[in-house]
Amino acid sequence: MALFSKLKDRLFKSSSKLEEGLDAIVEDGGEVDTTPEPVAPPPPPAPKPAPEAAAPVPPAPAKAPPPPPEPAPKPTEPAKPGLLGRLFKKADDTPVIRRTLDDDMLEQLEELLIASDMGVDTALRVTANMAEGRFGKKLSTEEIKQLLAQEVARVMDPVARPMPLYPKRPQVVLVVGVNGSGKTTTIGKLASQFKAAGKKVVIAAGDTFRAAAVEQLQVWGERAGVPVLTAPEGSDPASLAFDAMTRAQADGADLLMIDTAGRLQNRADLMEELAKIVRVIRKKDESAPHNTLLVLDATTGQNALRQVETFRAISDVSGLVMTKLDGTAKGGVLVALADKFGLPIHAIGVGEQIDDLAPFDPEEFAAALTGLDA
Ligand SMILES: Nc1nc2c(ncn2[C@@H]2O[C@H](COP(=O)(O)OP(=O)(O)OP(=O)(O)O)[C@@H](O)[C@H]2O)c(=O)[nH]1
Ligand SMILES: [Mg+2]
Repeated sequence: MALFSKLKDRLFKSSSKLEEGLDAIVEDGGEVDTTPEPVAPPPPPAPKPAPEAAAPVPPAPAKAPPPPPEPAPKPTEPAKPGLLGRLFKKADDTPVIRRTLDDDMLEQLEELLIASDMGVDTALRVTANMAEGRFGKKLSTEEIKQLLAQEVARVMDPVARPMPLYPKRPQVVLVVGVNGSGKTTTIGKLASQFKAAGKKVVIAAGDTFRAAAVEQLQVWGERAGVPVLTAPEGSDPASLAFDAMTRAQADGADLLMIDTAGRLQNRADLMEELAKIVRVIRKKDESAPHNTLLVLDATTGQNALRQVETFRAISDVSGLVMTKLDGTAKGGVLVALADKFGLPIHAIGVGEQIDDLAPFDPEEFAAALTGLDA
């Protein structure tokens, strides 16, 4: 499956932002290099069938609106190397601009990475590594992208780990995160994947504050083909968790996924609620929960770092799921998270549909983030 092109396509906002910045940095103070490009490999001889780069086209409305007037032909301007331009760029007639890697350029790189939500410490470390042994050398945008992608992948490699599965039955997965981060959606997607992998899954709708939350989870349960245990609105989530645990044990379920509320009045409330859920499930299995997944919304940028700190203080976070990486320009925050906390990133959300949850692949991510062509 062309997941890479899908991911890259969807991460386009991040990559275009970084890419434009890199282009600007190299152009600023760089000069046209007439020697042949040593780094970029020649284009492959037989072009592959077009990658699935095109976004799915929405179905045409039943009543087609009148066609927009033909756009007036623009005066021919020098073609800007946009996405298509880059895809079809001919290596031979595109002048390559190179810039000498010096303090000025490093500073600009640092600023760019900080602006892409990588955070100051991580940005400094990444640029320092990029510069090591290359100071005074002339670099093209493509080379810088490759270096950057390499450094990003190096930071991300150790955290790219799928959610571990244990022989324990049921394996209890507690899902936490702030309001709207994507907990319920992620549970639906994960349940569907585990079910497809032959696991018997039970979901507990531990967010009992809103009736709508329970209904939403029931819809996901139906889509995934997984039972959802619910309790009346306003009832105690911990007692629901206990019942769900009893049922999951009786059914011989492999996995019990517990959804939780994200919007309690204050941190003490949230802490108490999570602690109570943990207490009661431990009455049934003292090693539970076996995973505590923190779901983070990538579009919140640097805020995600604070959320990790908060949730680590009140629960035993064992891994992260990053949602909404589609269409955000803040993907850089994942690098900061990996660098700062080292918590495993189990999966990334790249859309609202059931199969829009992908394993986290550091190389793909780094290429998509930097706009490096595959
Ligand atoms: N584009 C996109 N949207 C997502 C993704 N994951 C979740 N969403 C959307 O984000 C919104 C919130 O998701 P929920 O799953 O309801 O979030 P939650 O954490 O359960 O929210 P609360 O129950 O209110 O705490 C929904 O509209 C989802 O469709 C993703 O990966 N990409
Ligand atoms: Mg929810």
